[in-house]
Amino acid sequence: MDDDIYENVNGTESEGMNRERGVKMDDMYVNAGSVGNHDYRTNSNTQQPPQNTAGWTYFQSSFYYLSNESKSWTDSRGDCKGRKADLITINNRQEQDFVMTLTRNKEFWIGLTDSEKEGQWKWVDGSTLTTGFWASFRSITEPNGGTRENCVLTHLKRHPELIGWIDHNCDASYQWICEKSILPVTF
Ligand SMILES: [Ca+2]
Ligand SMILES: [Ca+2]
Repeated sequence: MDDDIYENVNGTESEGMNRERGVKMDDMYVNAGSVGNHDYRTNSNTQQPPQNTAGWTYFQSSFYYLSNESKSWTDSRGDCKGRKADLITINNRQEQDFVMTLTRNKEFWIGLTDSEKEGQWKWVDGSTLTTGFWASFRSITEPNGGTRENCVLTHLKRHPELIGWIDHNCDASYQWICEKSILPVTF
Protein backbone atom coordinates (compact mmCIF):
# COMPACT_ATOMS: atom_id res chain seq x y z
CA MET A 1 0.00 0.00 0.00
CA ASP A 2 2.83 2.40 0.86
CA ASP A 3 4.46 1.56 -2.46
CA ASP A 4 1.27 2.54 -4.30
CA ILE A 5 1.23 5.93 -2.61
CA TYR A 6 4.81 6.63 -3.65
CA GLU A 7 4.12 5.56 -7.23
CA ASN A 8 1.16 7.92 -7.41
CA VAL A 9 3.18 10.82 -6.03
CA ASN A 10 5.97 10.24 -8.52
CA GLY A 11 3.41 9.90 -11.30
CA THR A 12 2.02 13.37 -10.69
CA GLU A 13 5.41 15.10 -10.60
CA SER A 14 6.39 17.09 -13.68
CA GLU A 15 9.55 16.26 -15.62
CA GLY A 16 11.09 19.50 -14.36
CA MET A 17 10.62 18.48 -10.74
CA ASN A 18 12.22 15.13 -11.39
CA ARG A 19 15.20 16.71 -13.09
CA GLU A 20 15.69 19.14 -10.23
CA ARG A 21 15.47 16.33 -7.70
CA GLY A 22 17.99 14.34 -9.74
CA VAL A 23 20.53 17.15 -9.63
CA LYS A 24 20.06 17.65 -5.89
CA MET A 25 20.43 13.96 -5.20
CA ASP A 26 23.67 13.89 -7.23
CA ASP A 27 25.06 16.78 -5.19
CA MET A 28 24.18 14.99 -1.96
CA TYR A 29 26.00 11.86 -3.07
CA VAL A 30 29.08 13.83 -4.09
CA ASN A 31 29.19 15.54 -0.69
CA ALA A 32 28.57 12.34 1.23
CA GLY A 33 31.23 10.60 -0.83
CA SER A 34 33.92 13.17 -0.12
CA VAL A 35 33.18 13.14 3.62
CA GLY A 36 33.34 9.35 3.61
CA ASN A 37 36.66 9.28 1.77
CA HIS A 38 38.13 11.85 4.10
CA ASP A 39 37.22 9.71 7.13
CA TYR A 40 38.67 6.58 5.55
CA ARG A 41 42.01 8.17 4.82
CA THR A 42 42.52 9.98 8.10
CA ASN A 43 40.90 7.72 10.66
CA SER A 44 40.75 4.21 9.31
CA ASN A 45 42.34 1.76 6.87
CA THR A 46 39.35 -0.55 6.97
CA GLN A 47 36.62 -0.73 4.36
CA GLN A 48 33.91 0.07 6.88
CA PRO A 49 34.49 2.85 9.38
CA PRO A 50 34.01 1.51 12.93
CA GLN A 51 30.81 2.49 14.65
CA ASN A 52 31.24 3.18 18.34
CA THR A 53 28.46 2.03 20.67
CA ALA A 54 28.93 2.74 24.38
CA GLY A 55 32.61 1.79 24.49
CA TRP A 56 32.26 -1.10 22.04
CA THR A 57 33.26 -0.88 18.39
CA TYR A 58 31.37 -2.92 15.82
CA PHE A 59 33.12 -4.71 12.94
CA GLN A 60 32.00 -7.70 10.87
CA SER A 61 29.50 -9.33 13.25
CA SER A 62 31.43 -8.64 16.46
CA PHE A 63 31.71 -5.94 19.08
CA TYR A 64 35.18 -5.04 20.38
CA TYR A 65 36.14 -3.40 23.64
CA LEU A 66 39.53 -1.84 24.39
CA SER A 67 40.39 -1.66 28.08
CA ASN A 68 41.85 1.46 29.63
CA GLU A 69 43.37 -0.46 32.54
CA SER A 70 46.28 -2.89 32.38
CA LYS A 71 46.22 -6.41 33.81
CA SER A 72 47.88 -9.81 33.41
CA TRP A 73 46.59 -11.98 30.55
CA THR A 74 44.51 -14.15 32.90
CA ASP A 75 42.98 -11.18 34.71
CA SER A 76 42.32 -9.49 31.37
CA ARG A 77 40.41 -12.55 30.25
CA GLY A 78 38.45 -12.49 33.52
CA ASP A 79 37.46 -8.90 32.83
CA CYS A 80 36.15 -9.82 29.37
CA LYS A 81 34.11 -12.67 30.84
CA GLY A 82 32.62 -10.20 33.29
CA ARG A 83 31.46 -8.25 30.24
CA LYS A 84 29.85 -11.39 28.77
CA ALA A 85 32.65 -11.53 26.19
CA ASP A 86 36.12 -13.09 25.91
CA LEU A 87 39.55 -11.94 24.77
CA ILE A 88 39.63 -11.30 21.04
CA THR A 89 40.22 -14.08 18.52
CA ILE A 90 41.71 -12.79 15.25
CA ASN A 91 40.59 -15.08 12.47
CA ASN A 92 41.58 -13.40 9.21
CA ARG A 93 43.54 -10.57 7.60
CA GLN A 94 40.56 -8.19 7.66
CA GLU A 95 40.20 -8.62 11.41
CA GLN A 96 43.95 -8.22 11.93
CA ASP A 97 43.97 -5.00 9.86
CA PHE A 98 40.98 -3.77 11.85
CA VAL A 99 42.80 -4.46 15.14
CA MET A 100 45.94 -2.71 13.92
CA THR A 101 43.85 0.36 13.05
CA LEU A 102 41.97 0.23 16.33
CA THR A 103 45.03 -0.18 18.57
CA ARG A 104 47.41 2.20 16.72
CA ASN A 105 50.75 0.77 17.83
CA LYS A 106 49.70 0.20 21.42
CA GLU A 107 50.15 -2.95 23.46
CA PHE A 108 47.07 -5.12 23.97
CA TRP A 109 46.58 -8.73 24.99
CA ILE A 110 44.71 -10.93 22.52
CA GLY A 111 43.06 -14.30 23.25
CA LEU A 112 45.91 -16.53 22.09
CA THR A 113 48.11 -18.66 24.36
CA ASP A 114 50.39 -21.70 24.36
CA SER A 115 50.21 -22.15 28.16
CA GLU A 116 48.76 -25.67 27.91
CA LYS A 117 51.39 -27.08 25.57
CA GLU A 118 54.47 -25.15 24.51
CA GLY A 119 54.34 -24.20 20.83
CA GLN A 120 50.72 -25.23 20.40
CA TRP A 121 48.89 -21.94 20.03
CA LYS A 122 45.24 -21.96 20.97
CA TRP A 123 42.54 -19.32 20.93
CA VAL A 124 40.39 -18.76 24.01
CA ASP A 125 37.46 -20.46 22.20
CA GLY A 126 39.52 -23.68 22.20
CA SER A 127 40.36 -23.61 18.48
CA THR A 128 43.93 -24.17 17.27
CA LEU A 129 45.69 -21.27 15.56
CA THR A 130 45.66 -21.69 11.78
CA THR A 131 46.54 -18.27 10.33
CA GLY A 132 48.94 -16.26 12.49
CA PHE A 133 50.13 -12.70 12.03
CA TRP A 134 53.37 -13.03 13.97
CA ALA A 135 55.89 -10.22 13.91
CA SER A 136 59.34 -10.64 12.40
CA PHE A 137 62.18 -8.26 11.67
CA ARG A 138 65.76 -9.15 10.71
CA SER A 139 66.97 -11.70 13.26
CA ILE A 140 63.81 -11.54 15.41
CA THR A 141 61.01 -13.95 14.57
CA GLU A 142 58.03 -14.22 16.92
CA PRO A 143 57.02 -16.30 18.73
CA ASN A 144 60.45 -16.62 20.32
CA GLY A 145 59.92 -16.82 24.08
CA GLY A 146 59.60 -20.58 24.60
CA THR A 147 58.05 -21.48 27.94
CA ARG A 148 58.74 -17.98 29.34
CA GLU A 149 56.31 -16.32 26.91
CA ASN A 150 52.91 -17.96 26.50
CA CYS A 151 50.54 -15.05 25.85
CA VAL A 152 50.23 -12.77 22.85
CA LEU A 153 50.39 -8.98 22.41
CA THR A 154 49.39 -6.84 19.42
CA HIS A 155 52.56 -4.77 19.67
CA LEU A 156 55.58 -4.05 21.86
CA LYS A 157 56.59 -0.41 22.27
CA ARG A 158 60.23 -1.17 22.88
CA HIS A 159 60.36 -3.02 19.54
CA PRO A 160 58.36 -0.72 17.22
CA GLU A 161 60.04 -2.33 14.21
CA LEU A 162 58.11 -5.52 14.93
CA ILE A 163 54.79 -5.35 13.09
CA GLY A 164 52.49 -8.16 14.20
CA TRP A 165 51.93 -10.49 17.12
CA ILE A 166 54.47 -10.96 19.90
CA ASP A 167 54.55 -13.71 22.50
CA HIS A 168 55.17 -12.32 25.97
CA ASN A 169 55.20 -13.12 29.68
CA CYS A 170 51.55 -13.70 30.67
CA ASP A 171 52.05 -12.11 34.12
CA ALA A 172 53.01 -8.72 32.70
CA SER A 173 50.34 -6.01 32.80
CA TYR A 174 48.93 -4.67 29.54
CA GLN A 175 45.67 -3.39 28.17
CA TRP A 176 43.47 -5.92 26.42
CA ILE A 177 40.78 -6.34 23.75
CA CYS A 178 37.48 -8.13 24.41
CA GLU A 179 35.32 -9.49 21.59
CA LYS A 180 31.64 -10.35 21.64
CA SER A 181 30.20 -11.98 18.51
CA ILE A 182 26.59 -11.30 17.54
CA LEU A 183 26.43 -14.59 15.61
CA PRO A 184 24.85 -17.60 17.33
CA VAL A 185 27.39 -19.88 18.99
CA THR A 186 27.85 -23.17 17.11
CA PHE A 187 29.23 -26.38 18.58
CA1 LIG B 1 55.38 -20.19 24.65
CA1 LIG C 1 58.38 -12.93 22.10
